[in-house]
Amino acid sequence: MSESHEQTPQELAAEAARVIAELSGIEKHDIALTLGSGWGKAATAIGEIVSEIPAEQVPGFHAAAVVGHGGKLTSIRMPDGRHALVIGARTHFYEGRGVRAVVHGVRTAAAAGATTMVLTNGAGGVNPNYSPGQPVLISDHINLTASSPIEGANFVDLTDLYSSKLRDLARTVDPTLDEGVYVQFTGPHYETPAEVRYAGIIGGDIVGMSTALEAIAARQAGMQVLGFSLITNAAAGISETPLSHAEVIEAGREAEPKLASLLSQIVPLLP
Ligand code: 8IG
Repeated sequence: MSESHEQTPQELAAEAARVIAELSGIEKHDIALTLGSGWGKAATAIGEIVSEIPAEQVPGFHAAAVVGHGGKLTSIRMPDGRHALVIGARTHFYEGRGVRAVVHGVRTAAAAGATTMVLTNGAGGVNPNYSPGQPVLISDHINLTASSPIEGANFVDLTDLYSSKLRDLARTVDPTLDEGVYVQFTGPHYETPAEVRYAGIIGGDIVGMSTALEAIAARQAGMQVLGFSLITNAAAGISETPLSHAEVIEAGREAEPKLASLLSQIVPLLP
């Protein structure tokens, strides 16, 4: 007699990882990356593309919601023979599919064998020292989504969530890399100027709509996390001009070659 059984998020991730292994022919991926606005070009700079899998073919993934946000999973052979999995199908909290969907890519990466998770995004700068087009290491986060990807009484430690060792490694490639605290808002609206001031007062440097929940899930899955924000715009009220999505996309496009070069030098150093 079989009992009815709800599939856990980890079981769904394991199923997705099996499909990725089958379709790519790569049994184990060592490193995983989620590439946000501006970071997409990095995929081809890291190594040779082995396989591109449309997200819809992998259990638990959905087609991309935002134009310019990938929609495929890419398996890449690195020069040293290891494999990287690029999750080009990020689900955002504001899509309303729930937190499980938001972190499914990270859990799938862990199930595929990845021990290091590189999370990147395009974001707004709160810290007045930042300029549009600048990549910033994420040193820590403040999660303002009022939610968690962890289910049940599972008290996961988040000390050094954005590994200081991996940040040091990144700075061996570019010693000028600044770092800051990422504040995840739910979006999809940008912040009000008052919310941006608040983010700064509570210790934030960067505002965005992703990454924090994913980083928590990565830590739960036992992965090391390296986080990067591309500052695409000064956050609302930091500069006089209103924010526009077109401007954000344009800043991302302009920074792409620089970011691809940066990641292509850092990723081979990652454990
Ligand atoms: I790109 O200014 C990008 N994403 N929350 N605020 C928030 N998310 C962003 C911003 C911003 N710019």
